[in-house]
Amino acid sequence: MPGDNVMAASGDTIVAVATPPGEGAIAVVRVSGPDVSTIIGRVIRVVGTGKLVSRRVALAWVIDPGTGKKIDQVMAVYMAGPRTYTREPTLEIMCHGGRASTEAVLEGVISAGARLANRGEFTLRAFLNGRIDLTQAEAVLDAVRAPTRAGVEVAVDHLSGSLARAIGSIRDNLIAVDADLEATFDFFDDDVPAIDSTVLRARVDAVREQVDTLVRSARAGRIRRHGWRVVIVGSPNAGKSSLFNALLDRPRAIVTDEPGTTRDTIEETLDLDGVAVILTDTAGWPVDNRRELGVVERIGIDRSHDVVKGADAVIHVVDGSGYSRDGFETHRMRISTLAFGAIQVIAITKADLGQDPTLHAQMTTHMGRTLAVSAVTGAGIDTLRRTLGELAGEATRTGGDGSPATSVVVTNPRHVALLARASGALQRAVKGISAGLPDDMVATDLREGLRVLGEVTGQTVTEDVLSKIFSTFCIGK
Ligand SMILES: Nc1nc2c(ncn2[C@@H]2O[C@H](COP(=O)(O)OP(=O)(O)O)[C@@H](O)[C@H]2O)c(=O)[nH]1
Ligand SMILES: [Mg+2]
Repeated sequence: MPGDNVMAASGDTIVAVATPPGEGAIAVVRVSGPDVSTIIGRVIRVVGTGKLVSRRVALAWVIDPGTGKKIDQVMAVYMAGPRTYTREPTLEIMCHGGRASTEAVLEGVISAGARLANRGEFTLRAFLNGRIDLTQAEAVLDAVRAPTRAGVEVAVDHLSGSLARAIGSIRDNLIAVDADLEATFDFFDDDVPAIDSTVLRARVDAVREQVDTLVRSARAGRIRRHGWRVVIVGSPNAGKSSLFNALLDRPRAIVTDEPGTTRDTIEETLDLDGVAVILTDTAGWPVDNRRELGVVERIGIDRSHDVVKGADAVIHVVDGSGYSRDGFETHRMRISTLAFGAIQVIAITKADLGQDPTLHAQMTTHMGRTLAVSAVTGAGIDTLRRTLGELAGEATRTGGDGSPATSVVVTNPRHVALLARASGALQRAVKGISAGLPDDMVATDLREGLRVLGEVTGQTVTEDVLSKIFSTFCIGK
C-alpha cells in the first residue's frame, strides 16, 4: 500500500500519475530519480529528432520497452537536475487523459525501471534534498486543499518561504542569545564576563514576543483559510431567518410568523470580497418565559448556544417594531459571555414597519455597529453586507480581536501547537532568569525553544513526524 513507507531510500527512481484519476483532456505522469535518463532511453521516442533535450517540450511516443510497441502519443519534458522540483533529474509525460492510456504509460515507465511513488514522495524528496523546508512542503498540500481564494493566498505565501524566513529569523535571534549565555559557563575561567540578567531577560522576552505574534496570527490564518464565522441570534420571530435569506439573496430558511419555526442551525457560505463568510441562522433564544417550549425547540436553543461559542462575529437581530429593552439586554449579556471577543453587529430589523426613533440612538450608545434593515423592502441589506465584508477583511489581517496585523500568518495546526510550545519554553526561561536560576538551567529552556522551532521548519524533525505529514499527501505530489 503506497503511503506506508514514505521514508524509503531516495536512491531509486519513482513514478506516479500526478493528475486526478478519471477521464480528462490530459494526464501527467511524473518521474524523478537518478535513472531518468536511462528510462527515457527505454520508453521515449521523440518525433523527428529522436532525442529529448533538457527543458524542451517535445512531441513523442511512449513505447513499450519490451515489445517496442507504441503505447501513447504524448508531450514530454525532461529536466536535468538539480534545478527541478525534487532536485533530481525529472521527466514529465503529458499523455491522453483516459484511465487506460494513463495506466499504460505508467506501466511502461515502471517496466523501464521506475518504482511507483509513495504519497507525497516527490515533495518529500524536495525537502530531503534541501530545496524547500518543511513549512514549504506543507504549503504545497495546503495550496491544493485550500477551500477559499484567501486560503490559497496564504498557502502560496508560505510556499514562497515567508513562514520559513520568519521562523528562521526568530531562531537566529534565539541562537544568538543562547550562544552568549552558554559562552559564560563554557569558558568560565576565561575572561568572558557574566551576562547581565536584566539584559538577558529582555532579549529572551523579545524573542518570546516574536513567537507569540505568530501564535496570535493563527486566528487570522484560520479565517483566511476556512472563513469568518458569523452567527445570527435574537428572540424568536425577531426576523433572523428573514435576514439570513436576505443576506444570501435567496429563500434558504423557512420564515413564518410562528415563534420557534427555526429549530436547527442552518449554515451557508457567502463570498464577501474573496473572504468566505460562514453565516449561521439559529433558533435564537426566547426571553418570554410564559411560552411553553417543545423538545425540539429546546435542542435548537442549545445548538444556538454552541454555535455562538465558536463565532467570530454575531449579528444580534432586534425587532424594531416590537422592541423590548429587557430582551435586548438579556441577549447582549448572553452573547458577550458565550462569544467573548466576538464582534457584535446589531441589526434593527422590520424597518419598514417604522421604528421608535430613540431606539437606534440607544443601541449606538451600547456599541459601535448598529444598522436599520428590512428583509421585506431590502433596505439596509447592502450596507449590512458591506459592513460584514469590511469586518471580515479586517479579520483576515488581524484575527478581528484587536491584535496588530501581521504579514505572515500561521494556518497549520501543527505549527500553531509547536509555536505555543516554543513560547512556553521561553516563558520558563524568562521566569528562570527572574528567579535567579543557574545559567545552564536557563540555557536548557532556550535550547528546548530552539528545538521546537526547528521542528516547524523541519531542521529537527523526526522520521515519524515526517511520515505522518507526507502520508496525508496525494500520490504524485
Ligand atoms: N414587515 C416585516 N416583517 C418581517 C421582516 N423580517 C421578518 N418579518 C416577519 O417576521 C416574522 C418572523 O420572521 P422570521 O424571519 O421567521 O423570524 P425568526 O424567528 O427570528 O427567524 C415573519 O412573519 C416575517 O415575515 C421585515 O423586515 N419586515
Ligand atoms: Mg428563524
